[in-house]
Amino acid sequence: MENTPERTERKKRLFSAIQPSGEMTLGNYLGAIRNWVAMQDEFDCIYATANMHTITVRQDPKAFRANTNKLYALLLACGVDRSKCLLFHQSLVPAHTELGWVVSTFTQFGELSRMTQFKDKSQSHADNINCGLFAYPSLMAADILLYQADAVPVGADQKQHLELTRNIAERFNGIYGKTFIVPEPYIPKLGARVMSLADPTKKMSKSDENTRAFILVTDPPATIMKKFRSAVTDSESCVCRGENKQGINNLMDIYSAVTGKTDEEIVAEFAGKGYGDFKTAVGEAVIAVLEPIQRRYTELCADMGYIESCAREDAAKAAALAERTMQKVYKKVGLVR
Ligand code: AQP
Repeated sequence: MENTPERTERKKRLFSAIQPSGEMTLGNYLGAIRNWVAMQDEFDCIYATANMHTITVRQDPKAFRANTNKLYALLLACGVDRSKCLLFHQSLVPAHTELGWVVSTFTQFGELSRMTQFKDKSQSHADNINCGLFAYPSLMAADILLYQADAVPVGADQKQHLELTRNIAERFNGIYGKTFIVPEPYIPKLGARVMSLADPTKKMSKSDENTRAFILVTDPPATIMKKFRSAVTDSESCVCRGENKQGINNLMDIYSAVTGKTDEEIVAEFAGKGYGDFKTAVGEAVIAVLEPIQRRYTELCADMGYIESCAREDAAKAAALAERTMQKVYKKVGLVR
């Protein structure tokens, strides 16, 4: 396929985005990005860095801008292939925020108030509970509806937002006639939910203040090893799953995700061995997966001008697709365009 995901009879369109709110974690990679790569052949994929979403939490401008382009380079290093998809920064396509505003007028206050991510984030950023944080799901709905996406990959944490997107699309279509494709959730084949290494009851997040809680895809091998060795576990010593063994459950999930081994195989491999041996093995397996990505990433980072030009080139193509939806929407609601 050319680098223009024109609709084909064969392929459905899929939209997904990732926030440049910090560096990519192992959670982002195993839970989302590795699937972005796998889905490229099955779908017409439209991928973006969701940098407009990121400013709902205050950012240092210089670091934020650099992170956005670095994340783009890292996505390429992970295997996102611009000959099969579009990859751009959300802020380069103004139609996201234009449609975001229209969509917000079809989103109810009560609906946004029920979003668990809003509740969580307003607790962790109690000093800055801004309107953008509240309206985050309606901008996310616009991101998806703008490209008439048929499918959106969802992990557990994004199900509620996609459900809202579907409700908004149906509401709009109900009033104005068929305008938006109502997107279906797509459960990726390689699902993985990675938990914090410091508190395995919480998901691993790139904006966690405790740097030992997450593994970055760009962490040097020695750092990865150190973080796994200090991962919080329980006081038993059996490498097997258990109700009060969230730390070990998480390490088993990670080990299984990077090696493809089943629980039974892992239990057999570490029978009679302690947590120390297991943690070392998990660290080594993760390093083996990340090393080639890190090598490509270093090469790509040598020319950040090129990286930004790629983002701009794909944004122009995305903007042309978005414009078709914007023309329709403005006409239907009676806005002069
Ligand atoms: N721990 C995780 N395990 C599996 N998948 C994860 N994702 C995030 N954390 C995990 C998935 O990564 C994609 C991109 O996420 P995002 O950056 O848009 O926002 P997020 O989900 O809020 O990710 P973070 O790392 O937790 O960011 P911050 O700290 O800024 O809130 C999504 O598909 C997400 O499911």
